[in-house]
Amino acid sequence: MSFDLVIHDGLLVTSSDTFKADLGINAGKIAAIGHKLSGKKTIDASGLYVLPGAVDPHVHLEMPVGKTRSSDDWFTGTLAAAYGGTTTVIDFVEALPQQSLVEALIDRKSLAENRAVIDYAFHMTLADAKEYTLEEIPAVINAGVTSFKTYTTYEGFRLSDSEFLRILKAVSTYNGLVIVHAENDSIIKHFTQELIDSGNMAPRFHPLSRPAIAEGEAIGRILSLAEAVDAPIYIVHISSAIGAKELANAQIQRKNVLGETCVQYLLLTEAEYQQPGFEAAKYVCQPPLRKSGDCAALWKALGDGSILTIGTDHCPFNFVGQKDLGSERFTDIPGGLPGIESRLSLVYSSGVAKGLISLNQWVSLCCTNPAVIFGLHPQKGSLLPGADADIVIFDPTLKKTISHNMLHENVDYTPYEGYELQGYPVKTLLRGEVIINNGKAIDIKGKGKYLKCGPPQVNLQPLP
Ligand code: DUC
Ligand code: ZN
Repeated sequence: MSFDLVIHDGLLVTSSDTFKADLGINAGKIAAIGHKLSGKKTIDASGLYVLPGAVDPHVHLEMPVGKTRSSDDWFTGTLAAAYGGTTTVIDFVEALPQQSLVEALIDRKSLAENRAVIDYAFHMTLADAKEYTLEEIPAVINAGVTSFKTYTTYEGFRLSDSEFLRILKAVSTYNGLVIVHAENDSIIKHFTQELIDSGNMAPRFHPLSRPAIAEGEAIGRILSLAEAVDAPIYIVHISSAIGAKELANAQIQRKNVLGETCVQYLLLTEAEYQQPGFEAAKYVCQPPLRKSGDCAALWKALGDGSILTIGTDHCPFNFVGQKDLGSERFTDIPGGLPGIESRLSLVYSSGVAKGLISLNQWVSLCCTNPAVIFGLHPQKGSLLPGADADIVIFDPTLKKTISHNMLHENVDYTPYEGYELQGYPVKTLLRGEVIINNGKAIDIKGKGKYLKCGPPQVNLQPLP
């Protein structure tokens, strides 16, 4: 038989295997993996890796923050993601005060519809544990959102321990997954006040207001609360060695304790905050960048399988016109870094090429595990027959130096300026169609579809 499209002779890389084969695609789905397949159209992938489209479990597109919103909208942000080999993003829904969660989801979906270039799903933010909020959980799950974002800090979002317990219990009753931004609010407030009192309000003081112990304490406490009610838990953007250690300790006793880190915490350090003038504002994010020892601990946690996903927390703000809202006080700088476009290549270059993680772990961390954990697998994150033919063809020999000019993110800088890349995607396919071909986007606005997440899978075993 002749397939719609055959990708010939690539090295197929999945979370568990690496082998040379042809991949046949029919009607947007992976139809066969074999040898000497024939296709109406063909792509020669000899010498190249063929992997599942990457899944970014943590992005914030046109997210309202104070007086502004993150600068990538659903078109520009997903287009940049596609250039970098990401074919699915998971963003967040935040209901307005008094708004129903399902209504907020409908509003957020309508922003993405007809604009997103790749497929998208959502996490639902829970900012309180009121009865009417928890009563909506089954309807939210029914609508395709099965993970629930919570915070230990930020006014308007911070939950008390008893609210956490109620949320953990309610969400796990319906087989959902609570995900947590964990930083101790009192520690942050204490140091922020000290810095204000001593007049230290330049951006370089930002990391002093949110020390690693604030993350360590909050992760430890949240894991205890989850254990108390026997609920699964996923900690987002782990940034510190102490945070990773709390996670690994809990995993000795329990399997359903999951963690994510982000590219910036693996590659960038607090040394960036010493840049002159207001430059440090480019690196203001919560949690802040840490020490090189923290980066090393996070790479180790990826290598030993205790941290199972790498996201971006892509939340870009222009240096001119947005970050400078905080020119008087670092506390007014909108927090967040860009990174949606370079994740796959940066992790390959700094992780696989340097021997810190294996080729298969790269695929697990960036493609498969996010899809499995958030209930999108095997449709996403896999090369199994029947899966969506979301595919990245990656040239491991291609060398590039990151510059703001080469990226498509709608923001006026990149924190990775000058980073040397070893390997880059040369083609991105979404449901069987080539959407990026050798650095050119092909007529794709609005091709992305909303994905309903199934039940989260929380019992992933660490890879050997
Ligand atoms: N941290 C950031 O830096 N930006 C967006 C949200 C968050 O938690
Ligand atoms: Zn975030």
